[in-house]
Amino acid sequence: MLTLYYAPRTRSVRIRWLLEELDVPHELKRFEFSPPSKPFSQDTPSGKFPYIDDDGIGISESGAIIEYILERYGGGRLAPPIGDPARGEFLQWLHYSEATAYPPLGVVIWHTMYKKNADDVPEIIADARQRAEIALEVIEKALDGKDYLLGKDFSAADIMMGFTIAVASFLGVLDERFPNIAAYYDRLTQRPAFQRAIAD
Ligand SMILES: N[C@@H](CCC(=O)N[C@@H](CS)C(=O)NCC(=O)O)C(=O)O
Repeated sequence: MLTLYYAPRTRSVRIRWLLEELDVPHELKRFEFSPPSKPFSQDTPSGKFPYIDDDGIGISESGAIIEYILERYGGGRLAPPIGDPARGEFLQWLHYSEATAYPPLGVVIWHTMYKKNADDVPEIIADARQRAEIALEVIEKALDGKDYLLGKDFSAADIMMGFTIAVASFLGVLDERFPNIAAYYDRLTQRPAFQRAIAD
């Protein structure tokens, strides 16, 4: 049985959402997130959320966990197959969410919510917000005329991106300059599997 170490409002929502979309039997090990004063401080085997234990196989990193679950339990769902022309774009967005779009948002969170010293480092905050906006502009453009990142089909790349967009929205970086992202975010949050993943 797959166990997900889960804390609400963290990247572990991505994994719970994917498990709900795929209807994979799993157990949730529930925690409350403790705002860290240093990284890797959570009470999980990796010190971070998310973490999974799948019959003794332990994995951290939300992108890696998503790829693992798709390979093991996806049965071809929610990702173009290896060799498909859409596969490259799928991998690009899967990783863009965490490797490019999230880091500047993480800087804002770190200083405003964890270190609580944002007023002492205004240039760092302004620079991070600007970098986050530029990363969102790339997504805004990519979504032009599309329902999802790959076009009409929802994929696991949208799950990765959904959490990043939720954080951008929470921090007020997502504003009226990004109508395509706002409509996309609405579409994502209306999905029944997303609703189940955040229900309790
Ligand atoms: N790149 C990692 C980031 C994991 C991460 O930083 N998770 C946050 C919660 S969203 C965390 O556990 N932070 C607490 C800490 O580092 O103590 C991933 O995608 O899983």
